Amino acid sequence: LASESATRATHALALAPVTAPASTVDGFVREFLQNLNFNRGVALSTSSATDRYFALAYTVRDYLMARWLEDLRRQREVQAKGVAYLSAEYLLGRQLDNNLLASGLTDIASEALASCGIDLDDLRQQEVEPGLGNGGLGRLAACFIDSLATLGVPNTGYGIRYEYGIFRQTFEDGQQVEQPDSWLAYGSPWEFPHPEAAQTISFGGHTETYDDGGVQRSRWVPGWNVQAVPYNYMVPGYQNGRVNTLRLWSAKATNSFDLRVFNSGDYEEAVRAQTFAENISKVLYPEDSTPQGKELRLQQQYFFVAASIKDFLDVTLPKDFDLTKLPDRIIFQLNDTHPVIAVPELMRVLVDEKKMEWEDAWAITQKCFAYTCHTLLPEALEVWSVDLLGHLLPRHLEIIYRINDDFLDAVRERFGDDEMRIRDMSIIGEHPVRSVRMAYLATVAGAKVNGVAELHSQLLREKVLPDFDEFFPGKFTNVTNGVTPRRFVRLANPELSALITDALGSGWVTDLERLRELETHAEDPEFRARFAEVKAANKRRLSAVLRERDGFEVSDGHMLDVMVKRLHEYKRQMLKILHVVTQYESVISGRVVAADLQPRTAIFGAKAAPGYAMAKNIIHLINAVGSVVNADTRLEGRLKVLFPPNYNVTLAERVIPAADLSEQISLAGKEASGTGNMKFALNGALTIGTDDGANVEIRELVGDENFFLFGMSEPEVEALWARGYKPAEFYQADDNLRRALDLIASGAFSRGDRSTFEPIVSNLLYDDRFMVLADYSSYIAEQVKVDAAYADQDAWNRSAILNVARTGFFSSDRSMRDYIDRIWHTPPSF
Ligand code: F58
Repeated sequence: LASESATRATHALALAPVTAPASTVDGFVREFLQNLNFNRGVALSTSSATDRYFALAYTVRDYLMARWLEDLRRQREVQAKGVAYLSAEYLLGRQLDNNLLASGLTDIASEALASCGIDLDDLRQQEVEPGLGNGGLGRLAACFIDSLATLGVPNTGYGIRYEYGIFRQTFEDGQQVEQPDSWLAYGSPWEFPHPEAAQTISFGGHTETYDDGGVQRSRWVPGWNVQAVPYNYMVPGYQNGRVNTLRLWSAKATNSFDLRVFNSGDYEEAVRAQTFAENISKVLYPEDSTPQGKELRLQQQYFFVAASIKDFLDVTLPKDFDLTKLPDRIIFQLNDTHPVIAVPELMRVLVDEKKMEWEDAWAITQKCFAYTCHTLLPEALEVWSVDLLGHLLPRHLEIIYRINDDFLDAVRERFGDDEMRIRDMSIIGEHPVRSVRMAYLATVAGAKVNGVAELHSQLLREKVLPDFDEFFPGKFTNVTNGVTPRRFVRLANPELSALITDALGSGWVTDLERLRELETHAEDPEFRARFAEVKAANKRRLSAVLRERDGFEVSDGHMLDVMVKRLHEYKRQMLKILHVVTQYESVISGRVVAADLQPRTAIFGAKAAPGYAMAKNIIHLINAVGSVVNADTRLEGRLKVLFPPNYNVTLAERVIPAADLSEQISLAGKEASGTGNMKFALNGALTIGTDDGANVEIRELVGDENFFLFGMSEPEVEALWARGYKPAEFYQADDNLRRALDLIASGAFSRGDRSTFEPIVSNLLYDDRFMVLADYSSYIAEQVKVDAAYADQDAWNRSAILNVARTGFFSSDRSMRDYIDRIWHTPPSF
């Protein structure tokens, strides 16, 4: 009897809803100490900073847990249409502070820790950020899942749990050196592994046809398998009690695989096989613009999308689900082409495994995918050689061929036998090797295709995929990117946030267009003075960070002129450093007296893809110019260059709020959108920028008088190419440019060695794909205007406030609403 009532009691407990610990300082202390003692196995007195950080993270998790479980339960119950975001990258940044903010626990935690003699800020510093992305595309995915949770839209983000994220960058003699990013060395308190829920993912082998009760069918006979183990992460909405899920897959060797080899007595082979399988999720590819076409990368792509589709069909959907209704339940958003192999995978599952007719399966598939393109660079459009794809995924290649055959038939029907057009539109390209064009496959399969800023979407339709736009009227659309105001304003800039809340009251963090109300405050001298004080405080904070991190000194009274982003020739860090060299040269040659310079510090942050030689040369040059300029007393300390290594999300959160000037200087028509540009404007930096990407929309919103525009427009760039671009002519025609390039070529920044930067100089003079020399004079002229404007601090601050006030549009909450209206059509949720 006693045991029976005990069982009943257990059941009652199990059925009771999970409850969060008490949201009080005492409750928090209790939970924190419990975690320290029982999960870390240490006493407070002997705990390390790592122990305390983990215990704190576990505590925050505990508070979010009830909400997470409740959200998962409701999602199962309601079965509403949801969004599965498929992305090979999520550049999350540190989690602790974000999760404290989302759960509204920051103050309680801070007080609770203080009562234990612990400084919250010390624990924040313990976290190694998960750098599971390269740059804009990965960071955008992180902003989007934050916004979806905040809007209360059910969403699962699917991706890869790379064991090593984006490399850690150091400089040796000014040159980039890459180190592995072992972010999991101490483990992560934010992940929930579920090895028992692993999916088996197959590769290789061959295909065969067989007789299925009188019907001839194809099937795949794979050569080898790996296990995909899901790791779940909480994605809490901002103080709304909602928690979505990010599910990242980790590769594990299957038991059968190594057992077989092990039984044969070949221990070494067994271990080798295991390593081979687990390599799949080992490392993030650090190329941010030129896909490498490596087999391992295709393995990664297929690995995570196949696991995600299985997860959705087999685990999320109810057992008896009618698959013809799939488009009413899910939309898979393809974050660029990396997950596009999901298209033939879903077709394979529907046709081969669920025995659906091809036409029915294709009708479903076309409604379940949408594709976002993030580039305009032709070399960034991903292709897979037919040889490689057929060897790794033979059945998928057959399916792609069939999709292409049907598609080209339809094209012929519509446009006639225009063989040139057929060649141009074929999903299979023939030159230089027979390959699958993944962007075309995505466009044919996707219900919608979107670019990431107005100009980008227009160029995508007109220049990159014009035939497809004509063939699929209404398929192309735009969703301008956005950034999460939680991380990039509220957390990164607490002082500005307090000032805004003081002026507007709360609520703007989830309704960013409300920043408009700051426009009137921009006219108030007292408000401007307070705004200036916030900027100054942010500069002091950055200064302290850079001193501690890199031993740098940020000089008082300097304009902080910031260019942080991946290093790429099209982004034109070269133009920025030429401006520095020009100013330097003008002083050392005696044409300008140092005292007449507006004091400035140029701050760079940039990683170069390890195999991108020219990008690495440019990093070397920036560092070299920095060492010479910073040491030259003739400048009287009025011009400085700082290049802190290993720019990442954590550093971005310190640099952006301190910036006065934001450099967004890509060649027009090359930067799809940019999102750093939005973060700077929202934090009250003025932009110097070209008419490119989202700069166009920023300028329209903030007004010409609050934006420094320079350079050719995209049509002007086209016209110059058409005329025949000869960069050397610009060199000859502009004295400043000639002096600056000559100074670099002379060895002035390379201890007299003229060969060091020769490749940069001759590339600019004789090739200059990104027209640095053509835009130089207009850039320098605009920088002169910047200096003049900065001299009037009060007017500058007014402009800066107007930048904040008028850029609420760039909240990723708005981007998500646009996706919902234009692409996903997901209903408002519970
Ligand atoms: C970026 N793309 C765009 N790609 O360059 C930027 O303009 C845009 O704001 C951002 O996407 C978000 O839309 C980008 O970051 C990558 O990093 C890929 C990584 C994998 C290989 C190909 C490039």
